[in-house]
Amino acid sequence: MIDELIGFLKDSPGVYIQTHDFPDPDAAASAFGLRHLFRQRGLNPEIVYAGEMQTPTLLTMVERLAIPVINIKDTELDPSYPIVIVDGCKGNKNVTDLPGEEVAVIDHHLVTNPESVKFSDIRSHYGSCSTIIADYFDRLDETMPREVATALYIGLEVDTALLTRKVDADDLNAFGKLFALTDHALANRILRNHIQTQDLSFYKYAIDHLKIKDRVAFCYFPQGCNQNLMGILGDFFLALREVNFVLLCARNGSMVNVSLRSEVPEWNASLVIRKALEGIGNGGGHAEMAGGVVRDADQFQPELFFNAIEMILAEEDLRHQSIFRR
Ligand SMILES: [Mn+2]
Repeated sequence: MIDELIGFLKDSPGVYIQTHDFPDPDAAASAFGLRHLFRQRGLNPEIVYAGEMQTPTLLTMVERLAIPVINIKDTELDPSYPIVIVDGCKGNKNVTDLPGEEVAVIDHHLVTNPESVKFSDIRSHYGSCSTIIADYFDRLDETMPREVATALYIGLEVDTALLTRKVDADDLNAFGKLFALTDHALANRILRNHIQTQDLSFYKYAIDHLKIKDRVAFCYFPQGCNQNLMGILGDFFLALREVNFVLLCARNGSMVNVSLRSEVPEWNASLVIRKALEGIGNGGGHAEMAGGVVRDADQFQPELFFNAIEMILAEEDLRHQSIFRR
């Protein structure tokens, strides 16, 4: 796929590499790696994104590795440039539709092949999109610079929660190769410092307001909470021995963001969120972590939503005949 894509893009004066909105380290790393490959092959790529960069991990990574990311608010996009989407898919709620034509999708989420896109490389069984990009370097026999390796290493580590979530044999293979090339002093510093002082008030609020019922933890943030922090808080509560599934919701502007974490195979977070948001919003992701939005925050009733999720989980228990919750 990557050979054909590069061949296809050869005559274009430029190409946009678009991450999903509110990018995470895996998205930024994938875009950075692909940008390097494209440049080596004589293309003129630019990394663009919508939303904002939210976490300290990401901000430090972008700064220290000099990843040239452009917010679409700060630039005039050339609509004649083709678009390659990484770590997300055309049509996803969290991938803003930009003016140009989407020609390729490179993703590891549970998505269906978008028919309107010429090239797609979707490897849903991979822990990170960074793994796919590392594989491209292999296939094209291209040397990987230290900065790119360090970025991909961080992307892989963050998306797999330090190799504890959704790890495929190919992820481990990529991990080994990236490990040898990575600047570990920098990577470890970035990986360790993944929250900041101002986040603690959200931890406090969540600890004070968390409800735990039948191995499911739930919290609603009426004051709002950024999406990336919700994911980090989800992992935090998933660490509780009594909890196998976490549901966090936050009112952000006129919408409600939803973030899910699951550590049991019966409860596929991506499937659960799609069911729960049918008719009221959109969602998707992975079996282990997923997210979505409820379109109308004024209509949102946290308790009812929690109950609806509980019912879906009970249905899934029946479907999988797992009468006893773990
Ligand atoms: Mn990812």
